[in-house]
Amino acid sequence: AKFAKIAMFEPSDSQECIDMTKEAYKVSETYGVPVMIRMTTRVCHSKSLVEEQDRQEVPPVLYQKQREKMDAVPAISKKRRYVVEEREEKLKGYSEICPFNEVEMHDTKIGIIAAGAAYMYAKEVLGDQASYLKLGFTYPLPMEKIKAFADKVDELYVIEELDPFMEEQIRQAGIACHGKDVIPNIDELNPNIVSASVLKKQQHGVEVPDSCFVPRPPALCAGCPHRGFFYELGKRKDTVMVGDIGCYALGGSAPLNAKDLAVCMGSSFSVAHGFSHGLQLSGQNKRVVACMGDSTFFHTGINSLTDVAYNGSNAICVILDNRITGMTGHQDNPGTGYNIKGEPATLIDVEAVVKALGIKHVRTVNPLDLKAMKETLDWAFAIEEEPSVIITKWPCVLKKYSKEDKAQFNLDKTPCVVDTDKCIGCKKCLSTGCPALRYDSENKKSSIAQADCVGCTVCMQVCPVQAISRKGDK
Ligand SMILES: Cc1ncc(C[n+]2csc(CCOP(=O)(O)OP(=O)(O)O)c2C)c(N)n1
Repeated sequence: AKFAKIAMFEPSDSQECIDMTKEAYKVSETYGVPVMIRMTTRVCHSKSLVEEQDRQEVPPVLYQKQREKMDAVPAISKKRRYVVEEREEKLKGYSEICPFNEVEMHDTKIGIIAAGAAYMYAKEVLGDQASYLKLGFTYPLPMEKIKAFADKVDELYVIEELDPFMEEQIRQAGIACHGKDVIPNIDELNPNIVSASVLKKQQHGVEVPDSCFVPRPPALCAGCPHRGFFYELGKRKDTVMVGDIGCYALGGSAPLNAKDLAVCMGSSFSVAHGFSHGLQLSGQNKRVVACMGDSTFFHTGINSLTDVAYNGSNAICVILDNRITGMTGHQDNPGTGYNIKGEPATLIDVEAVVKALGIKHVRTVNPLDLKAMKETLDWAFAIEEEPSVIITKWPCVLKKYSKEDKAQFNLDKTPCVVDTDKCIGCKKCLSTGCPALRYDSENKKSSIAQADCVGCTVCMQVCPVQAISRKGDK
């Protein structure tokens, strides 16, 4: 917000998320400014009661051409700088009277300035032992209000997570305060850390013995179509595997171990492109495989693949097409044939897009068919001079299937079972990392949780003694 010179709100609970969003629209319209609502993990992951409010209908604003404001060419941008500076001064004035920047006076030995979740922690630890300036509008800061508050307390603490964003500005205004001299700049805060930093004493919550916890790292779902791809890829050595942002981020963990690195959404193909060249130039004989989901491909992966096709490398680019945007909650995307409201829409064909970019070697495969998956990887590894694309195509196991999915894929979800007489306890099935599998270390036998299994058959295909079958099959 500071860098872009725009306004910023920081809610600390669900009610404030609503109230500040409403206010943000008003601020945006009044001052002609984009407004950032800064959400942090703890606020996003918490739930609190909210008061329902009536929807306020606002008449549409009629469009008027305003080239002197909207056309970002240098001659106009230069003049806009004056407007932005004037606007910031006005926003400083608003910050002083903003109802979300509230003073709460109690004992004045300690004064706390905080926003968002950090305010909640301070309040929980210090209660009435401190006075507070709770900031909800945090850029620009209400410096007059801060000065007046600082004058009323003996010692001022600015409590904020990670970087000293408010603290630096407050110090710059000549106001003495504690901040990162006592509060760590690593990790999220919590009441214990605030207590140790401000009161110099440990808080003790409820003691829970370690034995109550079973470490359960996040895993791909039982039946996730990404599993077949990672299972086969993880077996290859001398390979650099570039991941991306989606459910397949989980392909890096044990036992699949099929990822070296990931950067940001849509980057994997261009990262792989650079990597391939770097490895080749430095004489390292490794192939680079990159993967991303269908939604990520449409988001920014097309640009990434353009880079690979145009600039030329032998990266193996894999599009994990599970027919939906899995990780963030099953939003449709341009490849599903439905728009975000679930209405029928133009289906953009991934394979056609890949070919249109100039990629000559393209294959589509069912990733849950391990033999076909392995053969497809062999095919791509054999193409040594040019880029290739593999599209793994099978719907996400949690997807509400469309009629096209039902017509296109055999979606039999009959679970698999282990024949314990045949099971030799080799644990090969466990190497798929499927959470539906159990292992009884006393009897040295695997079993499959029937409520979890959806019959993807990956474990069945890896079992060396055919001890696993679909329920009802011989
Ligand atoms: C730039 C950016 N925008 C949005 C997100 C949030 N996000 C994380 S995963 C994801 C969806 C990934 O979907 P897809 O690539 O289809 O993979 P899937 O989870 O279905 O396997 C999104 C939108 C992000 N991490 N980065």
